[in-house]
Amino acid sequence: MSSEASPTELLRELHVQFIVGLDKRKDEFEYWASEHLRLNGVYWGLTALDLMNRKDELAKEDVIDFVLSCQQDNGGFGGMTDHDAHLLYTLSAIQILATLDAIDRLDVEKVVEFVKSLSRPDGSFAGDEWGEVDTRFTYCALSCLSLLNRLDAVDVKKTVEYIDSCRNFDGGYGSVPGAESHAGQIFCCVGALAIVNSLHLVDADQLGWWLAERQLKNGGLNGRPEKLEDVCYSWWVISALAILDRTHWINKQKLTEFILSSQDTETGGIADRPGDYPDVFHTLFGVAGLSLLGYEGLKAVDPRYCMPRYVIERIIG
Ligand code: GRG
Ligand code: ZN
Repeated sequence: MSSEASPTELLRELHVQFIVGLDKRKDEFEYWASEHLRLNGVYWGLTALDLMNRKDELAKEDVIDFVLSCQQDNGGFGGMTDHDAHLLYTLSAIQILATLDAIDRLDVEKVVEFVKSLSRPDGSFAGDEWGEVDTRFTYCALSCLSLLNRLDAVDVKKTVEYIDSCRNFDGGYGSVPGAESHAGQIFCCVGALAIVNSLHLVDADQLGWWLAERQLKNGGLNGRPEKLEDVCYSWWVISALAILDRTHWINKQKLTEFILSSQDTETGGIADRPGDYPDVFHTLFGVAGLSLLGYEGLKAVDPRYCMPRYVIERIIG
């Protein structure tokens, strides 16, 4: 946490050091406490570095070896070596390998079998063998298969119908049918529909209005009405607005200032809001949000995949 005046520029060098330093803090309690998040953490850190043009700060071969060590016998990936497989970590694994141009190191068929095994007759997806269903997992499944060029492995039509059944009266989407609209789930549903070319099912004006309403007086965005602003919604909300071609419906300058003021000027990294402690999750979504807002000197990010656009162009065209 920093007490200095609010920064008005992106503190790139400090953020690079913050992300690279995460791997060196193995003796700190927080590191061990978040052990189960590690594959996600590598995706967040690597993507933030790449958007800032500093991907090479991480040792590529070490990262690839770590990712491959997380693959389980059922084809899915755990958060760490020896942890149970889950779609959340499986997507991070594919995203990391795609960004490092190392998909060819993967047994693709095994991953596809894992994703397929989690699809259900109503078009929904469970996250793992224990069966929790959520539109986050639908997004993970479609993003994974799309990055592996294997969308043919599942019933995309049924999946799209399921996503549509999660659409609410306000134009937003929830975690399951009937669940409240939430910006995180909206990213998942709109992103998934965009990946399979089904955006005609979104009421872009109504949802665009709901998303634009998320901006508060301080420029930050919340994830649903009456909630606090948080830097990660700079991603969940803006990415959906970008997919719907409506980022001009919010005040971009004020949101840029809010993200920049959430940087830690001492340790580097970006926090959920000004004055809080930074973490790699909010650092990625702050940097990715700035990229979508057109902040100078950042690589372009693809709003559907939360990955650098050049990687998606290389893989999907
Ligand atoms: C590839 C970027 C990417 C994501 C993979 C896991 C996933 C797919 C998406 C998660 C979407 C999601 C649900 C994001 C919300 C995260 C968040 C800030 C949850 C907090 O929710 P509440 O209800 O907080 O605790 P509020 O802000 O409503 O008070
Ligand atoms: Zn957050």
